[in-house]
Amino acid sequence: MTQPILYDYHRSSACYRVRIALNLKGVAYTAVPVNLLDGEQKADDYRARNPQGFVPLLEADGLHLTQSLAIVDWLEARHPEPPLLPRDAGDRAHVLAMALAVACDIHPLNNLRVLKYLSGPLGLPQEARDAWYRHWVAEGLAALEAMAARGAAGRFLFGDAPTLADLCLVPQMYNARRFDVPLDDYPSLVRADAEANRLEAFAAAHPDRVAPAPAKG
Ligand SMILES: N[C@@H](CCC(=O)N[C@@H](CS)C(=O)NCC(=O)O)C(=O)O
Repeated sequence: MTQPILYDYHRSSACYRVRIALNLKGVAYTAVPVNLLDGEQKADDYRARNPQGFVPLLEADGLHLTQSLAIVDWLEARHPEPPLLPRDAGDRAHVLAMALAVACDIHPLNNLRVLKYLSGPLGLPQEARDAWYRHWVAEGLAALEAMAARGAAGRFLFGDAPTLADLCLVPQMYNARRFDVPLDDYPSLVRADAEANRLEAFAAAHPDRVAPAPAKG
């Protein structure tokens, strides 16, 4: 069987989620770096595979899989061990809610294209752009901290094994640190993030361990 190909950008939170999932599942893959700063994701040949013009994109089993959580869902179906969602329906819904709180409510407001639109077409100064970032990240993390209280007895965001919620948390915390968001008010998140990063599957997916895309000459 040929290895899946991950179209990847080292600092992309959505790619980081997929790298962690691939590592946790023990799925070997080939990474193809896509340089977002050079706009490679908007090229016609790339958009032919992902019309949204985003990373990640996973080519596997003849499929072009897009959207990080859909990719993780495919991996979960194809490589069920270790499971990334609890079996109990209520616990599963809770873990999904935490993952979606990051992926649907925090990340879309703080990703690069939104920040670029604020400072470009809308002409907001850097301080306003930074305030936007910090406001939405702080509001989202505060809610996630309260949601995490339900699994507080475990090592991770929920229980003693990493779940989809940790896959979403760790890249978001990395991103928040890059933008100097204070994290003292989120002790459960800081603890779960540290615990996850002790695992090689998470550590190996860290942007500093991933080759950045070469810039165009
Ligand atoms: N909801 C998507 C988000 C994907 C996304 O926003 N990717 C960003 C990098 S984190 C991207 O490709 N941005 C390219 C651009 O804005 O031009 C997912 O989870 O895969």
